[in-house]
Amino acid sequence: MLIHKASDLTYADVTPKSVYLDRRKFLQAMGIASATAVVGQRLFEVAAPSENVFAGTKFSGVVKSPFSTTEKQNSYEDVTHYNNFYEFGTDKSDPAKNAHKLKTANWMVSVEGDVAKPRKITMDEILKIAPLEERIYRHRCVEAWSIVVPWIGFSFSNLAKLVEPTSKAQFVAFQSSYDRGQMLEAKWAGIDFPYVEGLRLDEAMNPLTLLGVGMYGESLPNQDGAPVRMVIPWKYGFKSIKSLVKIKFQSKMPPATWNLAASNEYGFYSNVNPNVDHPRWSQAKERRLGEILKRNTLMFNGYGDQVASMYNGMDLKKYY
Ligand SMILES: Nc1nc2c(c(=O)[nH]1)N[C@H]1C(S)=C(S)[C@@H](COP(=O)(O)O)O[C@H]1N2
Ligand SMILES: [Mo]
Repeated sequence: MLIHKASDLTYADVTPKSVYLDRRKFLQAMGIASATAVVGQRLFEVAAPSENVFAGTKFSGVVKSPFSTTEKQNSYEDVTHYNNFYEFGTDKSDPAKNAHKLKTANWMVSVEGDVAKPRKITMDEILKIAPLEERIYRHRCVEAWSIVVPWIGFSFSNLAKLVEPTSKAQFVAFQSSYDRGQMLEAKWAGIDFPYVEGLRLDEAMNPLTLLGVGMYGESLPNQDGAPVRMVIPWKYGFKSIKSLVKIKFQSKMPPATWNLAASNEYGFYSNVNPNVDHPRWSQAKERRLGEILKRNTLMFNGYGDQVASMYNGMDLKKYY
């Protein structure tokens, strides 16, 4: 049941694309049998038609955000081939192979609950809510690996203001799409679907909280949560829920998938905290994809200046 594991990257995870390509040429030179196997697999992956009508859309006029880190970005190859998206399988390589089945035509996000103006909103409408920004964020998975991704999107607060949350709204509940026919691997994942997550209202309204629609200048690839997802950079990656279909403002603390699966291991807050270990592994260090040596994990993933005040007076060992 408890599928999250501490980072244990294999050599392949830190092999640059150029080395893969050379290896392929090498195998081709070695003889037809092995070359066909490797090249064949690769071609299949590339040739599988994407059901994402937005796939590969380039965004223009994207403004650079002052919230961006100047740290080196991970490659597009890394960020699209080392994923957690359990609806499409639990191996890091599964979403890249299986998520092409995600259908995004006529995508609708229902924004509802304790708001004056509930509405269902299309992707075209979402793209017009606010100017698109590029935000280069660190992303720290609870499994102790991390990546740096140039996201495209805007602060979630822009969407929230549109629907006018009422005074009853204290939390925001999020829900991913779930379609058994498209997500054939989900039944083996050991967690319940649809994937759900939640934030306190002030966390949702924090300017760092991003509604993401793209990365690397383009629309989101399916495996990274097409066509629209959350990105909350000071929390463990599992809070950043993919392929959103429902956003509900409410008075109660919403359920969250990993907390439901193992509440002693995953709390509601899930702020990155090197001082509070996961019961099965340390959170003090992390491995950046593409690097060999581990680096120290930073409190709030290095975003403390912008977010620490929201947790003043809270015991973060208790509220993990
Ligand atoms: N719907 C859904 N959202 C999800 C997940 C998932 O399995 N399903 N995995 C989470 C986890 S554990 C992480 S680390 C991030 C990974 O995002 P990425 O694959 O774009 O890097 O997505 C999060 N959002
Ligand atoms: Mo994660």
